[in-house]
Amino acid sequence: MKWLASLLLALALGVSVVCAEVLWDQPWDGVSRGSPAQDFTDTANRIYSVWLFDDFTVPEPGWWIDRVTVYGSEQGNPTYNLGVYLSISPAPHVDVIDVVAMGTEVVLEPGEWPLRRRANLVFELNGFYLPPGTYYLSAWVRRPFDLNNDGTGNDGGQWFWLRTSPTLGEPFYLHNPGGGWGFGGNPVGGGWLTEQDLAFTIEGRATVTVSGTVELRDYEGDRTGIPVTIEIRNPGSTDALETHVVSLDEEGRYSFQTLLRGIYDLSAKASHWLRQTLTDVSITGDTIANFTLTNGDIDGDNEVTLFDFGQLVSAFGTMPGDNGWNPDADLDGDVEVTLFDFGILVRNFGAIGDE
Ligand SMILES: [Ca+2]
Ligand SMILES: [Ca+2]
Ligand SMILES: [Ca+2]
Ligand SMILES: [Ca+2]
Repeated sequence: MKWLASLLLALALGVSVVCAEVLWDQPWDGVSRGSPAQDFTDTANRIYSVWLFDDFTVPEPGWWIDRVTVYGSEQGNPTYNLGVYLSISPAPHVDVIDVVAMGTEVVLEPGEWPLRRRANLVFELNGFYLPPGTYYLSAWVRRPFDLNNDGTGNDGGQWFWLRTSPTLGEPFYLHNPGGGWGFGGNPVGGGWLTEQDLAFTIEGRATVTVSGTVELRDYEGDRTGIPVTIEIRNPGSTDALETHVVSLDEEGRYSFQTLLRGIYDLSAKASHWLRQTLTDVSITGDTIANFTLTNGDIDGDNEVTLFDFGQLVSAFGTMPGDNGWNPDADLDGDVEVTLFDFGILVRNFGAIGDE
């Protein structure tokens, strides 16, 4: 029942329990044997240290990455690993390398040197946020190839990064700063001199779409020009975790993307309408939330009172360009402050918006 205790603890802490989705997938092609991706620590083989990089693209508004699996094969002994590294960086070479996680090597097949056994590198990132953009992913092991310096790799050996097909985005890059492979110090595009890609999978959480309608009551003007501010809040709180200023289409529909998952309050406010807060909205996937906003709050204090009446009186009879014109007093949106606007205010007089 340990899992139940963890689940209850997660719920008590307000952590949303979400199954990881596959955000990016370049599976092993089932054929390729891969290229070494290793930081060789023994002096004789340091010049062969080699880093491979492959590109991927994060769409708006970003990802929460939970796990990266890098598919490879092993020819040696991973117990000599001094580290298993993952880097996600803006450029495909070691000069800008940015280590984001240490991982583990998981050997999937039996056997010993010189057999090559499938062995993946697995990195648990547990919700690492990556903003939108194009990145270069690199993974490698750090260990000696020839620990006892007898000319064989049967002690340390090497790890190889398997390939995928077809190529997604750019083919992979190779960087061999020591020049041992004959490619010099600069990153080499096109894989191991061929147009290929590397095998890896990124899991985590992408965004969900929150959408619906905002009914702006007692309004006949152009809704598409009216910004509506929608806040996502922790239940019962008035502090915004995220604020989305949305525009409506002809039918009053809106939508936005969020990275948040869980139970939240959603709160909408537009210029001369009262705020409406929908409580305890479950955002676990694409979510619909519809608002109906009450008209009449000319001064924007979220109540329809004598102050709004006063502003309407000051603007009464005006049109754009007139002295005293106040667009927020034109409650019905007919571009004039008239008795119709007065009628709306009277009908909603005393109304108070949600917090
Ligand atoms: Ca050896
Ligand atoms: Ca690629
Ligand atoms: Ca008011
Ligand atoms: Ca009007």
